[in-house]
Amino acid sequence: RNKQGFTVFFTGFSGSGKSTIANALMVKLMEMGGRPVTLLDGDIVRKNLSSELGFSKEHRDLNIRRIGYVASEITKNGGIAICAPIAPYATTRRAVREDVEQFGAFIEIHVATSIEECEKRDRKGLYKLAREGKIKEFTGISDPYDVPVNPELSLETEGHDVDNCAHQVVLKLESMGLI
Ligand code: GGZ
Repeated sequence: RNKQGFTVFFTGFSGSGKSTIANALMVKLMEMGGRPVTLLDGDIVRKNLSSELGFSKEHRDLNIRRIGYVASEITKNGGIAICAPIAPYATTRRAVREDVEQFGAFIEIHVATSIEECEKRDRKGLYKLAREGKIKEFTGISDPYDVPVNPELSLETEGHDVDNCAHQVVLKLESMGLI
């Protein structure tokens, strides 16, 4: 029972809360035991797997396809992959879904924090730099983001804490019979 691997793929703006929710989800899934859990966070992947890449469409696509390949290998081997990149392009997310679904389930989760809220929080000061033109091609400011049309789950983070968001994901995985 519950042997199939799966991939949880978060998508959303910088500062939307993807990493924080992904980390909380990882802890919950690890506590449940069973399958190994691997977190492929945006900045960790960029440091270790995509260090030569920038933020052009071509480079973002390469980055996301690499994440998708690793996630599909983890899924193939019965593990749980949690990915948390921005992944702004719908066609690229679709390609990753197809890679993963050869081997197991793909759960796309839109962390739907608005660009206004992300910019207001501006935890790392990147939005300010983007507005000043000091960071080019910044998602949501000077670069596109395709809003997911049919994600398995959409999380409203405004007014919900991290634990509540991670719990919503756990409930979704339970309802899908994955955990
Ligand atoms: C978007 C950028 C950019 C540009 C640097 N656009 O909040 P962060 O800092 O830690 O998350 C963002 C991260 C995005 O990397 P991803 O690999 O998730 O992007 S993608 O899926 O599009 O490949 C942000 C930082 O890198 N960052 N420049 N121009 N985010």
